[in-house]
Amino acid sequence: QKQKIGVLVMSYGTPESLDQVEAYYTHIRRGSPPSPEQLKELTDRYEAIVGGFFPLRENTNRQVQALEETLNRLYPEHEFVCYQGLKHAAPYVEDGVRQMAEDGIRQAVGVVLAPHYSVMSVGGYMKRAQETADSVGLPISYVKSYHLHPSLIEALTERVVNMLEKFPDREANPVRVLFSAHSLPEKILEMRDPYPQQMMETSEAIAAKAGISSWQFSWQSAGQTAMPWLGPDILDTLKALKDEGVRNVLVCPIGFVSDHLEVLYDLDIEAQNVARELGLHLERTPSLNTDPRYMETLADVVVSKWKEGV
Ligand code: FEC
Repeated sequence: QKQKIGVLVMSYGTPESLDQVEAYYTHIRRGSPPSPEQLKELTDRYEAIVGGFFPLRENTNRQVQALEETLNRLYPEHEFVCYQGLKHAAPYVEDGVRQMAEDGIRQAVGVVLAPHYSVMSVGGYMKRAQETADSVGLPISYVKSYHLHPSLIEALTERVVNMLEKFPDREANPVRVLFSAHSLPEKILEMRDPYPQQMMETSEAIAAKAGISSWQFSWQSAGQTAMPWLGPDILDTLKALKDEGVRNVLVCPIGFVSDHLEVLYDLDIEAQNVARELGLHLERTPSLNTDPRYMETLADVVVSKWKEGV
């Protein structure tokens, strides 16, 4: 009989319906409910996005299914079973770990649907998974990051190169490529967190492979809190680019792997509105979603991690 290997696939999570937005937001805020104004503001953003209210749920389901298929196709000598574990919605990270144990899984690998490591992002998923894993006695090893995986870089580079075609006047007005990722509180810098450095490395790798010299990196989607977040923010960067005389901007959100609120609202609506006011032509690279090269990236890092433990 084939060895069964559990794969805990972790992702951010999204509400399932509008009446779950409050509970979701409360979970993100570590138990403190949002004010009615904050709740309305978030609900309005979900209602504004194209592609359904909560596309992240469907996209995560598809990614997890595609990863399981890819693993079992590429490594038929084993049997991989994928379990979802979401950060802020059911099935939670803890549910996924418990389910694996209940199903008799004896060995597992955890991977997050986000390529870059921060103690506040991927580290948070891992900590929660490990606490439950300890309580049920299931050994799990974790993929921490895969931000320079050749298949990932190839899939992202192809998107950048293809999207340059959307700028017919690019000879006269060279396109500035703007790599972006979710901002985090600045305090991660004191912890020597690898997150900002990994973002630069992914950006450099894509720019080199695409043969692009006109690029920069900018943060996006910072929270509205009293503490400072990593900058510059993409909206300020757009203004600075306008002042610099740039006309064409291509955003490539390297920190996200799926269509969801932070892409479909923060970039496609909010940043797009700012660009329009500034008279900039702004385009965005399509999300990876179930791109086979992304699935191969995940399959490869999961299997490599599993082999390390054998
Ligand atoms: O489509 C959806 O329903 C979910 C979109 C979504 C993704 C996402 C990814 C990341 N976040 C990260 C960090 C933070 C920190 C805070 C924070 C807050 C929010 C709020 C919403 C939200 N995030 Fe998120 N994030 C998504 C959605 N995020 C909604 C609450 C309202 C707001 O601030 O806009 C601040 C929490 C706090 O107060 O402590 C920090 C990071 C990622 C990328 C890595 C990952 O996917 O795990 C980092 C998708």
